[in-house]
Amino acid sequence: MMSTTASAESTAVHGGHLVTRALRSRGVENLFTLSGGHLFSIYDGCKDAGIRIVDVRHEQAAVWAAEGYAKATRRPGVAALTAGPGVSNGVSAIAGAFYNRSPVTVLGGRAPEMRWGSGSLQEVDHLPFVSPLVKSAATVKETSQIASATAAAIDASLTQPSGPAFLDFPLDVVFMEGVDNPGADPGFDPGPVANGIEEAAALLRGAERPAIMAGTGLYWARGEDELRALAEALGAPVFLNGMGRGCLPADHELCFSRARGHALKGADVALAIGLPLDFRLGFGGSFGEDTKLIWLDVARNELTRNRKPQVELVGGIGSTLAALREASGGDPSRTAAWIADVRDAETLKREAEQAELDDQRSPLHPMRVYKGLADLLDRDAIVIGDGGDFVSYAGKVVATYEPGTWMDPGPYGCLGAGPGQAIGAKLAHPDRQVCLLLGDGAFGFSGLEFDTMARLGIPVVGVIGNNGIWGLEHHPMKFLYGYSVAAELAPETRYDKVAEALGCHAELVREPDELQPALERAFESGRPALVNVLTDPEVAYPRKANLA
Ligand SMILES: Cc1ncc(C[n+]2csc(CCOP(=O)(O)OP(=O)(O)O)c2C)c(N)n1
Ligand SMILES: [Mg+2]
Repeated sequence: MMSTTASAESTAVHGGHLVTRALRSRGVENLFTLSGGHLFSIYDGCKDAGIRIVDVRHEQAAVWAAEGYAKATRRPGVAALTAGPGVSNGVSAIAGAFYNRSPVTVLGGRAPEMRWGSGSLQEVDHLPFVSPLVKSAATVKETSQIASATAAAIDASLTQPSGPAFLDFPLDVVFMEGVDNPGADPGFDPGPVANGIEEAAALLRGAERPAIMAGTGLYWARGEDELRALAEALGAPVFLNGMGRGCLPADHELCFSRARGHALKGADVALAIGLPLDFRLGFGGSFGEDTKLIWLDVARNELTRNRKPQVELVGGIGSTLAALREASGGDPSRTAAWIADVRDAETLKREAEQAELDDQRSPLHPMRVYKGLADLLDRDAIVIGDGGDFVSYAGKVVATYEPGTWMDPGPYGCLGAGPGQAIGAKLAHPDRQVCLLLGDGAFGFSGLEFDTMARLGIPVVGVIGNNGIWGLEHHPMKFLYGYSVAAELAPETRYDKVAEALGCHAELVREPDELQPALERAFESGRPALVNVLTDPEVAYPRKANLA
Protein backbone atom coordinates (compact mmCIF):
# COMPACT_ATOMS: atom_id res chain seq x y z
CA MET A 1 0.00 0.00 0.00
CA MET A 2 1.18 3.48 -0.76
CA SER A 3 1.23 5.63 2.33
CA THR A 4 1.39 9.19 1.10
CA THR A 5 -1.05 11.05 -1.11
CA ALA A 6 1.71 12.11 -3.45
CA SER A 7 2.81 8.56 -4.16
CA ALA A 8 -0.79 7.32 -4.33
CA GLU A 9 -1.47 9.91 -6.98
CA SER A 10 1.34 8.62 -9.16
CA THR A 11 0.02 5.04 -9.03
CA ALA A 12 -2.20 3.79 -11.84
CA VAL A 13 -5.84 3.42 -10.73
CA HIS A 14 -9.00 2.84 -12.73
CA GLY A 15 -10.80 5.79 -14.27
CA GLY A 16 -13.54 5.84 -11.65
CA HIS A 17 -10.95 6.58 -9.00
CA LEU A 18 -9.58 9.39 -11.16
CA VAL A 19 -13.08 10.90 -11.40
CA THR A 20 -13.60 10.78 -7.65
CA ARG A 21 -10.11 12.08 -6.97
CA ALA A 22 -11.14 15.19 -8.90
CA LEU A 23 -14.47 15.38 -7.09
CA ARG A 24 -12.71 15.21 -3.73
CA SER A 25 -10.25 17.90 -4.74
CA ARG A 26 -13.21 20.24 -5.37
CA GLY A 27 -14.99 19.39 -2.11
CA VAL A 28 -17.78 17.34 -3.70
CA GLU A 29 -19.57 15.18 -1.12
CA ASN A 30 -22.55 13.81 -3.05
CA LEU A 31 -22.98 12.23 -6.45
CA PHE A 32 -26.59 12.32 -7.70
CA THR A 33 -27.26 9.50 -10.10
CA LEU A 34 -29.38 6.67 -11.49
CA SER A 35 -27.59 3.41 -12.14
CA GLY A 36 -26.25 2.19 -15.46
CA GLY A 37 -23.36 -0.14 -16.19
CA HIS A 38 -21.39 2.61 -17.89
CA LEU A 39 -21.06 4.27 -14.47
CA PHE A 40 -19.93 1.33 -12.33
CA SER A 41 -16.28 2.34 -12.11
CA ILE A 42 -17.29 5.83 -10.96
CA TYR A 43 -19.46 4.27 -8.23
CA ASP A 44 -16.50 2.12 -7.20
CA GLY A 45 -14.43 5.28 -6.96
CA CYS A 46 -17.10 6.94 -4.80
CA LYS A 47 -17.13 4.00 -2.42
CA ASP A 48 -13.41 4.36 -1.77
CA ALA A 49 -13.43 8.15 -1.69
CA GLY A 50 -16.34 8.42 0.77
CA ILE A 51 -18.55 10.28 -1.68
CA ARG A 52 -22.22 9.65 -0.99
CA ILE A 53 -24.11 8.09 -3.89
CA VAL A 54 -27.63 9.52 -3.97
CA ASP A 55 -29.63 7.36 -6.34
CA VAL A 56 -32.89 8.82 -7.61
CA ARG A 57 -35.75 7.59 -9.83
CA HIS A 58 -35.25 9.63 -12.99
CA GLU A 59 -32.12 11.20 -14.46
CA GLN A 60 -33.59 14.67 -14.62
CA ALA A 61 -34.12 14.47 -10.86
CA ALA A 62 -30.42 13.66 -10.46
CA VAL A 63 -29.49 16.87 -12.27
CA TRP A 64 -32.10 18.87 -10.38
CA ALA A 65 -30.78 17.47 -7.09
CA ALA A 66 -27.27 18.53 -8.09
CA GLU A 67 -28.73 21.95 -8.89
CA GLY A 68 -30.58 22.13 -5.57
CA TYR A 69 -27.35 21.36 -3.76
CA ALA A 70 -25.50 24.02 -5.77
CA LYS A 71 -28.23 26.60 -5.19
CA ALA A 72 -28.25 25.92 -1.46
CA THR A 73 -24.47 26.15 -1.06
CA ARG A 74 -22.94 28.00 -4.04
CA ARG A 75 -20.68 24.96 -4.28
CA PRO A 76 -20.53 22.55 -7.22
CA GLY A 77 -23.35 20.05 -7.67
CA VAL A 78 -22.48 16.87 -9.57
CA ALA A 79 -24.71 14.32 -11.31
CA ALA A 80 -23.71 11.15 -13.14
CA LEU A 81 -26.01 9.91 -15.92
CA THR A 82 -25.66 6.67 -17.79
CA ALA A 83 -24.99 6.58 -21.55
CA GLY A 84 -27.66 7.44 -24.11
CA PRO A 85 -31.11 7.64 -22.48
CA GLY A 86 -29.59 8.53 -19.12
CA VAL A 87 -28.04 11.65 -20.60
CA SER A 88 -30.99 12.51 -22.85
CA ASN A 89 -33.35 12.14 -19.85
CA GLY A 90 -31.27 14.76 -18.07
CA VAL A 91 -31.46 17.37 -20.81
CA SER A 92 -34.39 19.47 -19.52
CA ALA A 93 -32.71 19.80 -16.14
CA ILE A 94 -29.40 20.73 -17.78
CA ALA A 95 -31.22 23.42 -19.74
CA GLY A 96 -32.79 24.76 -16.58
CA ALA A 97 -29.39 24.96 -14.88
CA PHE A 98 -28.06 26.85 -17.90
CA TYR A 99 -30.69 29.57 -17.62
CA ASN A 100 -30.24 29.65 -13.83
CA ARG A 101 -26.45 29.83 -14.10
CA SER A 102 -26.26 26.94 -11.68
CA PRO A 103 -22.78 25.41 -11.28
CA VAL A 104 -23.75 21.84 -12.06
CA THR A 105 -21.38 19.30 -13.56
CA VAL A 106 -22.98 16.42 -15.42
CA LEU A 107 -20.83 13.33 -15.94
CA GLY A 108 -22.09 10.99 -18.64
CA GLY A 109 -21.39 7.37 -19.38
CA ARG A 110 -20.68 6.70 -23.05
CA ALA A 111 -20.43 3.71 -25.37
CA PRO A 112 -16.86 2.39 -25.73
CA GLU A 113 -14.44 4.36 -27.85
CA MET A 114 -12.70 1.31 -29.33
CA ARG A 115 -15.96 0.15 -30.91
CA TRP A 116 -17.38 3.59 -31.71
CA GLY A 117 -19.55 3.37 -34.81
CA SER A 118 -20.14 -0.39 -34.52
CA GLY A 119 -23.55 -0.10 -32.92
CA SER A 120 -22.87 -0.61 -29.21
CA LEU A 121 -25.75 -0.42 -26.73
CA GLN A 122 -26.83 3.21 -26.18
CA GLU A 123 -24.21 4.51 -28.58
CA VAL A 124 -24.96 8.14 -29.32
CA ASP A 125 -22.80 11.24 -29.34
CA HIS A 126 -24.19 13.40 -26.52
CA LEU A 127 -22.18 16.50 -27.31
CA PRO A 128 -24.31 17.82 -30.20
CA PHE A 129 -27.45 17.86 -28.09
CA VAL A 130 -26.02 19.07 -24.79
CA SER A 131 -23.57 21.65 -26.17
CA PRO A 132 -26.10 24.49 -26.66
CA LEU A 133 -27.10 24.13 -23.01
CA VAL A 134 -23.76 24.08 -21.20
CA LYS A 135 -20.67 26.19 -20.74
CA SER A 136 -18.37 23.37 -21.76
CA ALA A 137 -18.89 19.89 -23.19
CA ALA A 138 -16.24 17.29 -23.93
CA THR A 139 -15.49 13.58 -24.18
CA VAL A 140 -12.48 12.28 -22.28
CA LYS A 141 -10.62 9.96 -24.62
CA GLU A 142 -7.58 9.10 -22.48
CA THR A 143 -7.69 7.54 -19.03
CA SER A 144 -4.69 9.65 -18.10
CA GLN A 145 -6.77 12.81 -18.60
CA ILE A 146 -9.80 11.88 -16.50
CA ALA A 147 -8.92 13.63 -13.24
CA SER A 148 -7.75 16.86 -14.86
CA ALA A 149 -10.70 16.98 -17.26
CA THR A 150 -13.20 16.36 -14.45
CA ALA A 151 -11.67 19.10 -12.31
CA ALA A 152 -11.62 21.45 -15.30
CA ALA A 153 -15.33 20.82 -15.93
CA ILE A 154 -16.18 21.64 -12.31
CA ASP A 155 -13.98 24.75 -12.43
CA ALA A 156 -15.67 25.85 -15.67
CA SER A 157 -19.10 25.43 -14.06
CA LEU A 158 -18.10 27.74 -11.21
CA THR A 159 -16.31 30.43 -13.22
CA GLN A 160 -18.50 33.54 -13.49
CA PRO A 161 -20.93 33.53 -15.19
CA SER A 162 -21.46 30.10 -13.70
CA GLY A 163 -23.47 27.35 -15.39
CA PRO A 164 -23.53 23.67 -16.21
CA ALA A 165 -20.62 21.70 -17.65
CA PHE A 166 -20.77 18.31 -19.31
CA LEU A 167 -18.17 15.59 -19.61
CA ASP A 168 -18.64 12.03 -20.82
CA PHE A 169 -16.42 8.99 -20.42
CA PRO A 170 -16.31 6.12 -22.91
CA LEU A 171 -16.79 2.82 -21.10
CA ASP A 172 -13.34 1.47 -21.99
CA VAL A 173 -11.59 4.71 -21.04
CA VAL A 174 -13.21 4.97 -17.59
CA PHE A 175 -12.77 1.28 -16.71
CA MET A 176 -9.06 1.18 -17.62
CA GLU A 177 -6.20 2.27 -15.37
CA GLY A 178 -4.15 5.41 -15.65
CA VAL A 179 -2.33 8.13 -13.74
CA ASP A 180 -3.67 11.67 -13.51
CA ASN A 181 -4.23 14.44 -10.98
CA PRO A 182 -6.82 17.19 -10.78
CA GLY A 183 -4.53 20.16 -10.11
CA ALA A 184 -5.20 22.89 -7.59
CA ASP A 185 -8.64 24.36 -6.98
CA PRO A 186 -8.54 27.88 -8.45
CA GLY A 187 -11.01 29.17 -5.84
CA PHE A 188 -13.63 31.87 -6.33
CA ASP A 189 -12.61 34.82 -8.49
CA PRO A 190 -14.83 37.82 -7.69
CA GLY A 191 -13.78 39.57 -10.93
CA PRO A 192 -12.46 43.07 -11.57
CA VAL A 193 -14.27 46.37 -11.06
CA ALA A 194 -16.19 47.24 -14.23
CA ASN A 195 -15.34 50.22 -16.43
CA GLY A 196 -17.82 53.09 -16.36
CA ILE A 197 -18.06 53.58 -12.58
CA GLU A 198 -17.89 57.39 -12.83
CA GLU A 199 -20.69 57.64 -15.34
CA ALA A 200 -22.91 55.30 -13.32
CA ALA A 201 -22.04 56.99 -10.01
CA ALA A 202 -22.92 60.39 -11.47
CA LEU A 203 -26.38 59.10 -12.37
CA LEU A 204 -26.86 57.56 -8.93
CA ARG A 205 -25.60 60.71 -7.17
CA GLY A 206 -28.13 62.81 -9.00
CA ALA A 207 -31.02 60.37 -8.61
CA GLU A 208 -34.06 61.49 -6.67
CA ARG A 209 -35.93 58.24 -7.13
CA PRO A 210 -33.34 55.46 -7.42
CA ALA A 211 -34.35 51.79 -7.51
CA ILE A 212 -32.36 48.57 -7.50
CA MET A 213 -33.52 45.35 -9.15
CA ALA A 214 -31.24 42.35 -8.57
CA GLY A 215 -31.44 38.73 -9.67
CA THR A 216 -29.76 35.37 -9.88
CA GLY A 217 -26.36 36.71 -10.98
CA LEU A 218 -26.03 38.70 -7.74
CA TYR A 219 -26.39 35.50 -5.73
CA TRP A 220 -23.83 33.50 -7.70
CA ALA A 221 -21.42 36.45 -7.49
CA ARG A 222 -21.85 36.53 -3.68
CA GLY A 223 -22.74 40.19 -3.88
CA GLU A 224 -25.34 40.38 -1.09
CA ASP A 225 -23.24 42.36 1.42
CA GLU A 226 -22.26 44.95 -1.17
CA LEU A 227 -25.84 45.20 -2.39
CA ARG A 228 -27.02 45.99 1.09
CA ALA A 229 -24.27 48.55 1.68
CA LEU A 230 -24.98 50.33 -1.60
CA ALA A 231 -28.75 50.33 -1.11
CA GLU A 232 -28.35 51.78 2.38
CA ALA A 233 -25.88 54.42 1.17
CA LEU A 234 -28.21 55.50 -1.64
CA GLY A 235 -31.48 55.05 0.22
CA ALA A 236 -32.71 53.00 -2.72
CA PRO A 237 -35.59 50.51 -2.61
CA VAL A 238 -34.50 46.99 -3.57
CA PHE A 239 -36.44 44.36 -5.52
CA LEU A 240 -35.21 40.82 -5.97
CA ASN A 241 -36.06 37.93 -8.27
CA GLY A 242 -34.78 34.44 -9.05
CA MET A 243 -31.91 33.38 -6.81
CA GLY A 244 -31.52 37.03 -5.88
CA ARG A 245 -34.37 36.55 -3.41
CA GLY A 246 -33.12 36.68 0.15
CA CYS A 247 -29.98 38.64 -0.77
CA LEU A 248 -31.60 41.41 1.27
CA PRO A 249 -33.87 40.07 4.04
CA ALA A 250 -37.58 40.50 3.33
CA ASP A 251 -37.95 42.56 6.51
CA HIS A 252 -35.12 45.00 5.72
CA GLU A 253 -36.52 48.53 5.50
CA LEU A 254 -35.36 48.87 1.90
CA CYS A 255 -36.59 45.48 0.71
CA PHE A 256 -39.89 45.65 -1.18
CA SER A 257 -41.78 43.24 -3.40
CA ARG A 258 -45.40 44.24 -4.13
CA ALA A 259 -44.42 47.79 -5.11
CA ARG A 260 -42.12 46.60 -7.88
CA GLY A 261 -44.18 47.84 -10.82
CA HIS A 262 -44.76 51.19 -9.19
CA ALA A 263 -41.12 51.74 -8.20
CA LEU A 264 -39.45 50.54 -11.40
CA LYS A 265 -41.78 52.66 -13.54
CA GLY A 266 -41.38 55.68 -11.28
CA ALA A 267 -37.61 55.49 -10.77
CA ASP A 268 -35.50 58.19 -12.39
CA VAL A 269 -32.43 55.94 -12.19
CA ALA A 270 -32.56 52.15 -11.90
CA LEU A 271 -29.69 49.78 -11.27
CA ALA A 272 -30.26 46.25 -12.63
CA ILE A 273 -27.85 43.69 -11.20
CA GLY A 274 -27.17 40.16 -12.40
CA LEU A 275 -30.28 39.69 -14.48
CA PRO A 276 -31.06 39.50 -18.17
CA LEU A 277 -33.66 41.94 -19.54
CA ASP A 278 -36.00 39.04 -20.36
CA PHE A 279 -39.76 38.46 -20.04
CA ARG A 280 -39.55 38.73 -16.26
CA LEU A 281 -38.66 42.40 -16.68
CA GLY A 282 -41.08 42.99 -19.55
CA PHE A 283 -38.08 42.82 -21.93
CA GLY A 284 -36.85 46.00 -20.27
CA GLY A 285 -40.31 47.59 -20.32
CA SER A 286 -40.81 47.13 -16.57
CA PHE A 287 -38.73 50.28 -16.11
CA GLY A 288 -40.26 53.66 -16.89
CA GLU A 289 -39.78 55.15 -20.35
CA ASP A 290 -37.68 57.91 -18.86
CA THR A 291 -35.86 55.76 -16.33
CA LYS A 292 -32.12 55.88 -16.83
CA LEU A 293 -30.93 52.30 -16.65
CA ILE A 294 -27.59 51.12 -15.30
CA TRP A 295 -27.08 47.45 -16.03
CA LEU A 296 -24.41 45.42 -14.20
CA ASP A 297 -23.40 41.82 -14.74
CA VAL A 298 -20.33 39.61 -14.88
CA ALA A 299 -20.59 39.22 -18.65
CA ARG A 300 -22.31 40.95 -21.52
CA ASN A 301 -25.79 39.63 -22.29
CA GLU A 302 -27.40 39.95 -25.69
CA LEU A 303 -30.77 40.81 -24.11
CA THR A 304 -29.60 44.36 -23.47
CA ARG A 305 -30.73 44.78 -27.09
CA ASN A 306 -34.29 44.67 -25.71
CA ARG A 307 -33.59 47.95 -24.02
CA LYS A 308 -30.30 49.73 -24.28
CA PRO A 309 -29.00 50.73 -20.83
CA GLN A 310 -27.55 54.24 -20.37
CA VAL A 311 -24.57 52.60 -18.70
CA GLU A 312 -23.52 48.99 -19.12
CA LEU A 313 -21.18 47.74 -16.41
CA VAL A 314 -19.45 44.43 -17.05
CA GLY A 315 -17.24 43.10 -14.26
CA GLY A 316 -17.23 41.57 -10.80
CA ILE A 317 -20.56 42.32 -9.13
CA GLY A 318 -19.40 42.71 -5.52
CA SER A 319 -16.34 44.76 -6.40
CA THR A 320 -18.29 46.98 -8.79
CA LEU A 321 -21.05 47.60 -6.26
CA ALA A 322 -18.39 48.59 -3.70
CA ALA A 323 -16.79 50.97 -6.20
CA LEU A 324 -20.20 52.48 -7.02
CA ARG A 325 -20.85 53.08 -3.35
CA GLU A 326 -17.55 54.89 -2.90
CA ALA A 327 -17.95 56.96 -6.03
CA SER A 328 -21.57 57.97 -5.55
CA GLY A 329 -21.15 59.21 -1.97
CA GLY A 330 -24.82 59.28 -1.26
CA ASP A 331 -27.07 60.76 1.35
CA PRO A 332 -29.84 58.27 2.07
CA SER A 333 -32.07 60.84 3.73
CA ARG A 334 -32.40 62.51 0.30
CA THR A 335 -34.76 59.80 -0.83
CA ALA A 336 -37.00 59.72 2.26
CA ALA A 337 -40.06 60.98 0.38
CA TRP A 338 -39.52 58.46 -2.41
CA ILE A 339 -39.15 55.60 0.05
CA ALA A 340 -42.36 56.69 1.77
CA ASP A 341 -44.11 56.68 -1.61
CA VAL A 342 -42.88 53.16 -2.39
CA ARG A 343 -43.84 52.05 1.12
CA ASP A 344 -47.38 53.34 0.55
CA ALA A 345 -47.68 51.39 -2.69
CA GLU A 346 -46.35 48.29 -0.93
CA THR A 347 -48.76 48.66 1.99
CA LEU A 348 -51.77 49.15 -0.28
CA LYS A 349 -51.03 45.95 -2.16
CA ARG A 350 -50.42 44.02 1.05
CA GLU A 351 -53.73 45.22 2.47
CA ALA A 352 -55.48 44.07 -0.68
CA GLU A 353 -54.03 40.56 -0.15
CA GLN A 354 -55.30 40.21 3.38
CA ALA A 355 -58.78 38.99 2.47
CA GLU A 356 -57.32 36.12 0.44
CA LEU A 357 -54.88 35.17 3.18
CA ASP A 358 -57.77 35.00 5.65
CA ASP A 359 -60.14 33.26 3.21
CA GLN A 360 -61.93 30.43 5.03
CA ARG A 361 -63.32 28.67 1.97
CA SER A 362 -63.06 24.96 1.42
CA PRO A 363 -61.49 23.67 -0.78
CA LEU A 364 -58.84 26.18 0.31
CA HIS A 365 -57.70 29.36 -1.36
CA PRO A 366 -53.98 28.87 -2.20
CA MET A 367 -53.17 32.06 -0.31
CA ARG A 368 -54.66 30.55 2.84
CA VAL A 369 -52.09 27.76 2.56
CA TYR A 370 -49.26 30.30 2.56
CA LYS A 371 -50.65 32.11 5.53
CA GLY A 372 -50.55 28.81 7.40
CA LEU A 373 -47.01 28.08 6.29
CA ALA A 374 -45.69 31.53 7.18
CA ASP A 375 -46.34 30.80 10.85
CA LEU A 376 -44.34 27.58 10.74
CA LEU A 377 -41.33 28.33 8.59
CA ASP A 378 -38.02 29.27 10.23
CA ARG A 379 -36.10 32.26 8.95
CA ASP A 380 -33.58 30.04 7.22
CA ALA A 381 -36.11 27.53 5.85
CA ILE A 382 -35.53 26.63 2.22
CA VAL A 383 -38.71 26.93 0.17
CA ILE A 384 -38.93 25.34 -3.27
CA GLY A 385 -41.71 25.94 -5.76
CA ASP A 386 -42.74 23.54 -8.53
CA GLY A 387 -46.06 24.17 -10.23
CA GLY A 388 -48.21 26.78 -11.94
CA ASP A 389 -50.64 29.11 -10.19
CA PHE A 390 -49.99 27.55 -6.78
CA VAL A 391 -46.35 28.56 -7.02
CA SER A 392 -47.10 31.97 -8.54
CA TYR A 393 -49.03 32.75 -5.37
CA ALA A 394 -46.09 31.52 -3.30
CA GLY A 395 -43.70 33.72 -5.27
CA LYS A 396 -45.90 36.65 -4.40
CA VAL A 397 -46.30 36.13 -0.66
CA VAL A 398 -43.60 33.82 0.72
CA ALA A 399 -40.99 35.96 2.49
CA THR A 400 -37.32 35.11 1.90
CA TYR A 401 -34.79 36.18 4.51
CA GLU A 402 -31.50 34.58 3.55
CA PRO A 403 -29.64 34.04 0.28
CA GLY A 404 -30.17 30.63 -1.28
CA THR A 405 -33.44 29.87 0.49
CA TRP A 406 -35.89 30.29 -2.40
CA MET A 407 -35.77 27.97 -5.40
CA ASP A 408 -37.96 27.58 -8.44
CA PRO A 409 -37.37 26.19 -11.94
CA GLY A 410 -36.26 29.64 -13.15
CA PRO A 411 -36.87 31.17 -16.59
CA TYR A 412 -36.71 27.82 -18.41
CA GLY A 413 -39.80 26.95 -16.37
CA CYS A 414 -39.60 23.16 -16.41
CA LEU A 415 -42.19 21.48 -14.21
CA GLY A 416 -40.85 18.63 -12.09
CA ALA A 417 -37.72 20.40 -10.86
CA GLY A 418 -38.90 20.64 -7.25
CA PRO A 419 -38.43 17.21 -5.66
CA GLY A 420 -34.87 16.88 -6.97
CA GLN A 421 -33.98 20.40 -5.87
CA ALA A 422 -35.47 19.66 -2.44
CA ILE A 423 -33.35 16.51 -2.10
CA GLY A 424 -30.18 18.44 -2.95
CA ALA A 425 -31.08 21.30 -0.62
CA LYS A 426 -31.89 19.03 2.32
CA LEU A 427 -28.64 17.10 1.93
CA ALA A 428 -26.80 20.43 1.88
CA HIS A 429 -28.58 21.68 5.01
CA PRO A 430 -29.89 18.70 7.02
CA ASP A 431 -30.67 20.93 10.00
CA ARG A 432 -32.95 23.32 8.14
CA GLN A 433 -36.58 22.98 7.13
CA VAL A 434 -36.94 22.24 3.43
CA CYS A 435 -40.48 22.87 2.22
CA LEU A 436 -41.48 21.81 -1.27
CA LEU A 437 -44.56 23.49 -2.78
CA LEU A 438 -46.13 21.42 -5.54
CA GLY A 439 -48.97 21.80 -7.98
CA ASP A 440 -50.89 18.56 -8.45
CA GLY A 441 -49.86 18.60 -12.10
CA ALA A 442 -46.23 19.19 -11.20
CA PHE A 443 -46.32 16.27 -8.76
CA GLY A 444 -46.75 13.88 -11.69
CA PHE A 445 -43.31 14.59 -13.15
CA SER A 446 -41.14 13.73 -10.16
CA GLY A 447 -43.52 12.45 -7.49
CA LEU A 448 -41.61 9.18 -7.32
CA GLU A 449 -38.73 11.11 -5.77
CA PHE A 450 -40.71 10.80 -2.55
CA ASP A 451 -39.46 7.22 -2.75
CA THR A 452 -35.90 8.54 -2.90
CA MET A 453 -36.57 10.72 0.15
CA ALA A 454 -38.09 7.80 2.10
CA ARG A 455 -35.46 5.26 1.04
CA LEU A 456 -32.53 7.54 1.83
CA GLY A 457 -34.07 9.29 4.85
CA ILE A 458 -34.28 12.84 3.47
CA PRO A 459 -37.05 14.58 5.46
CA VAL A 460 -38.42 17.13 3.02
CA VAL A 461 -41.95 18.40 3.70
CA GLY A 462 -44.02 18.63 0.53
CA VAL A 463 -47.26 20.61 0.31
CA ILE A 464 -49.53 20.03 -2.70
CA GLY A 465 -52.02 22.65 -3.80
CA ASN A 466 -54.41 20.12 -5.32
CA ASN A 467 -56.94 21.89 -7.53
CA GLY A 468 -57.50 18.98 -9.94
CA ILE A 469 -56.37 21.01 -12.95
CA TRP A 470 -53.30 22.33 -14.70
CA GLY A 471 -54.46 25.70 -13.44
CA LEU A 472 -51.95 27.92 -15.18
CA GLU A 473 -53.09 26.44 -18.53
CA HIS A 474 -56.76 25.76 -17.78
CA HIS A 475 -57.66 29.34 -16.87
CA PRO A 476 -55.84 31.12 -19.72
CA MET A 477 -57.25 28.70 -22.27
CA LYS A 478 -60.74 29.25 -20.93
CA PHE A 479 -60.17 32.97 -21.11
CA LEU A 480 -59.03 32.77 -24.75
CA TYR A 481 -61.40 30.12 -26.14
CA GLY A 482 -64.24 29.89 -23.64
CA TYR A 483 -63.32 26.28 -22.85
CA SER A 484 -60.21 24.33 -21.95
CA VAL A 485 -58.83 20.99 -23.11
CA ALA A 486 -55.85 18.97 -21.95
CA ALA A 487 -55.78 20.92 -18.71
CA GLU A 488 -58.00 18.78 -16.52
CA LEU A 489 -56.79 16.30 -13.92
CA ALA A 490 -58.82 13.99 -11.72
CA PRO A 491 -60.31 15.88 -8.77
CA GLU A 492 -59.20 15.12 -5.23
CA THR A 493 -56.55 12.59 -6.21
CA ARG A 494 -55.04 11.06 -3.07
CA TYR A 495 -51.39 11.92 -3.70
CA ASP A 496 -50.97 11.61 0.06
CA LYS A 497 -51.73 7.89 -0.26
CA VAL A 498 -49.10 7.61 -2.98
CA ALA A 499 -46.53 9.18 -0.65
CA GLU A 500 -47.68 6.99 2.22
CA ALA A 501 -47.23 3.88 0.12
CA LEU A 502 -43.70 5.04 -0.63
CA GLY A 503 -42.93 5.28 3.09
CA CYS A 504 -43.61 8.95 3.83
CA HIS A 505 -45.70 10.67 6.47
CA ALA A 506 -48.86 11.83 4.69
CA GLU A 507 -51.86 14.05 5.38
CA LEU A 508 -55.00 15.14 3.53
CA VAL A 509 -56.38 18.63 4.20
CA ARG A 510 -59.91 19.56 3.11
CA GLU A 511 -60.76 22.35 5.53
CA PRO A 512 -58.75 25.45 6.44
CA ASP A 513 -58.84 24.52 10.11
CA GLU A 514 -57.15 21.20 9.38
CA LEU A 515 -54.17 22.91 7.75
CA GLN A 516 -52.10 24.08 10.69
CA PRO A 517 -52.12 20.83 12.68
CA ALA A 518 -51.36 18.84 9.53
CA LEU A 519 -48.39 21.04 8.64
CA GLU A 520 -47.12 20.86 12.20
CA ARG A 521 -47.32 17.07 12.27
CA ALA A 522 -45.52 16.93 8.92
CA PHE A 523 -42.57 19.02 10.14
CA GLU A 524 -42.47 17.23 13.49
CA SER A 525 -42.56 13.76 11.96
CA GLY A 526 -38.87 14.01 11.09
CA ARG A 527 -39.70 11.99 7.98
CA PRO A 528 -40.28 12.96 4.40
CA ALA A 529 -43.88 14.09 4.35
CA LEU A 530 -46.58 15.11 1.92
CA VAL A 531 -49.52 17.31 2.87
CA ASN A 532 -52.16 17.07 0.15
CA VAL A 533 -54.25 20.24 0.40
CA LEU A 534 -57.42 20.41 -1.69
CA THR A 535 -57.52 23.87 -3.24
CA ASP A 536 -60.25 25.70 -5.13
CA PRO A 537 -60.01 25.22 -8.93
CA GLU A 538 -62.04 28.41 -9.44
CA VAL A 539 -59.17 30.54 -8.13
CA ALA A 540 -57.05 31.79 -11.03
CA TYR A 541 -53.82 33.65 -10.44
CA PRO A 542 -54.23 37.16 -11.84
CA ARG A 543 -51.54 37.36 -14.48
CA LYS A 544 -50.96 39.82 -17.26
CA ALA A 545 -49.08 37.58 -19.66
CA ASN A 546 -48.78 33.82 -19.98
CA LEU A 547 -46.32 32.99 -22.71
CA ALA A 548 -44.28 36.05 -23.51
C1 LIG B 1 -42.21 20.30 -18.45
C2 LIG B 1 -43.32 21.27 -18.60
N1 LIG B 1 -44.44 20.92 -19.26
C3 LIG B 1 -45.45 21.79 -19.38
C4 LIG B 1 -45.37 23.07 -18.89
C5 LIG B 1 -46.51 24.06 -19.08
N2 LIG B 1 -47.14 24.37 -17.80
C6 LIG B 1 -46.78 25.46 -17.09
S1 LIG B 1 -47.65 25.63 -15.70
C7 LIG B 1 -48.58 24.29 -16.03
C8 LIG B 1 -49.69 23.86 -15.11
C9 LIG B 1 -49.20 23.41 -13.78
O1 LIG B 1 -50.25 22.79 -13.07
P1 LIG B 1 -50.12 22.47 -11.54
O2 LIG B 1 -48.75 21.97 -11.25
O3 LIG B 1 -51.25 21.60 -11.15
O4 LIG B 1 -50.23 23.90 -10.85
P2 LIG B 1 -51.53 24.87 -10.85
O5 LIG B 1 -51.34 25.85 -11.97
O6 LIG B 1 -52.76 24.05 -11.05
O7 LIG B 1 -51.48 25.54 -9.52
C10 LIG B 1 -48.17 23.69 -17.22
C11 LIG B 1 -48.75 22.45 -17.78
C12 LIG B 1 -44.16 23.39 -18.23
N3 LIG B 1 -43.94 24.59 -17.70
N4 LIG B 1 -43.17 22.48 -18.07
MG1 LIG C 1 -53.11 22.11 -10.37
